[in-house]
Amino acid sequence: MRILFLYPPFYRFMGFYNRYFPYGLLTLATSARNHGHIVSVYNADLNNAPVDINVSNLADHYDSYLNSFREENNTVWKEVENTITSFQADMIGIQVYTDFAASAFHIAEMSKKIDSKCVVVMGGPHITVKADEVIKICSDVDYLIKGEGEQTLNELIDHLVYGTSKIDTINGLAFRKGNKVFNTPNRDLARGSLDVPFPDRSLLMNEKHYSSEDLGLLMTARGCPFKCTFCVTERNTRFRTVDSVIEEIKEVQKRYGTKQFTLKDDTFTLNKKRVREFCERLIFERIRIVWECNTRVDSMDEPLIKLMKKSGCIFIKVGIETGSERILSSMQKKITFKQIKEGANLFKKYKIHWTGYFMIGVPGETREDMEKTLSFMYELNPDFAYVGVYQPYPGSQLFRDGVANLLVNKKMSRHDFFNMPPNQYYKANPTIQLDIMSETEFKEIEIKIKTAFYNYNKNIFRLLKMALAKFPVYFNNPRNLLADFKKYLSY
Ligand code: B12
Ligand code: SF4
Repeated sequence: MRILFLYPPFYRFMGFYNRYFPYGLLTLATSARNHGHIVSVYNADLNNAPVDINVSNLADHYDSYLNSFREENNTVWKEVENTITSFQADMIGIQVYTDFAASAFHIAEMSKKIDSKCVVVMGGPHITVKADEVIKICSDVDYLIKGEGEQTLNELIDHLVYGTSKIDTINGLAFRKGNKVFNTPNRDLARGSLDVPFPDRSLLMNEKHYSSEDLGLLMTARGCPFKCTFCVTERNTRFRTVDSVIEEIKEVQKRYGTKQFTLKDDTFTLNKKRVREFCERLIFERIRIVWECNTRVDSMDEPLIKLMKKSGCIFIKVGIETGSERILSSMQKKITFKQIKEGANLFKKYKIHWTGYFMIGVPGETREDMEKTLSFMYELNPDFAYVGVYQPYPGSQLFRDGVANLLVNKKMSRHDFFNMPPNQYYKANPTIQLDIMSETEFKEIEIKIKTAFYNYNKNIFRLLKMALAKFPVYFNNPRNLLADFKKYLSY
């Protein structure tokens, strides 16, 4: 079978930078290729020429996204159409996040118009939770794969190509039969270790458009056992072996000359023994890279941080979320202010550049809570601080609570997806962020806080510190310095 895997365009319509390659989709494609099929991964959101890179401004640009569906000669949609036409796929596999679900529906329709026999499959975080809704509002999709896709997709292809196994015995699927929708049971995930191929980056259709550092994106585990109320990640955590991670790093380093690796695991330091083994292997085998990871302030200690630094860790990103103890506890983040401050001190002591992620607009939050978040950010003094506005994602605890409290709409129509800005999706009253304050009051404090974060990050000393941390990357390839400088100018 010829299969085109597609990551829909979204950021690109709004002029935002997007250089991430779709790691999950590429893993899936590699697994289908290993199963004997001809595959390619087209990231239709890749954008090297941003006009804005401050993602906290995203919502100001949603009109350009929604208008793109009404523009007959939109260049991005023309490119997607031409790519689908020339690939002549038997199957198109589309990744769906909630925010760009409209793009995915549009591509499904386009694919069927180009070739009505082409099988359209969708998967991704939105499909895992909302398969029933999607199959009703998107008549162009044939199969929806819920949860991790590798095994389900290969079984589905075997069924379509060779007629092996009955469709209703394949777990993790939703599909139509006549006028009825069928859902097979969710697939049980094996516990403990994660045995998936690592993604073959040469399957990326626009491989040449990524820099060596972009291709250093890596996931060493899937899932996170914590239950933060706003998050929708898989709870069953599985780890790849250190051997396989080291092998992937070496291969990427050899093939692309990559110096900086970005470990995108939800919480990289969950299993300290494994992280120690990973760092020791890097040191012992003299693998000279620098790397960054996401983690939690309570999942590390001083000896671990020291070892991570020694093995090349230069950036760490942690979720602080809020400066209000009341809100932090309602989010069930299960960390304390004491742990946050201790974490911040460790990062400083070991000169690891760190980013703190914060969030405002969570149900029940008051103006005082949000002001506390700003003060706490200043007090912690991270090297970079990001603030986002809370959005209810299906599958999260806050979404379920919101449905019960009538703050969240359980369902969306096709019309809603194409006409509402994505930050209003699933809100019972799309114009209201917080039920306890007026829209104008929220807007006023949102602008105040975002501006304060923006000005905080613009500090020249902090930027120099970041450049210093990245010295090995710039030394390896001076073009990276130029790319970061351009990014700074557009900021
Ligand atoms: C890396 C990442 C990003 C990166 C890169 C995204 C990319 N290009 O892939 C960046 C930083 C750009 C990003 C941005 C955003 N992200 Co993000 N991101 C992630 C993160 C941390 C890892 C993604 C990943 O690689 N996962 C691992 C792989 C293996 O899983 P996967 O991609 O889901 O793929 C598997 C299955 O879903 C399925 N599958 C996926 N696609 C398909 C397609 C087909 C055809 C089939 C059959 C199966 C299938 O099979 C895959 C392999 O098993 C996840 C958290 C997470 N743990 O997943 C959040 C996550 C996906 N992001 C999320 C969100 C909300 C966002 C933003 C909207 C944030 C924001 N407010 O701006 C933006 C929007 C991005 C955009 N372009 O529109 C949410 C999505 C929730 C939702 N319902 O949509 C997640 C789940 C975070 C969370 N815990 O809440 N993100
Ligand atoms: S927010 Fe982070 S720590 Fe909390 S459940 Fe999600 S991935 Fe885990």
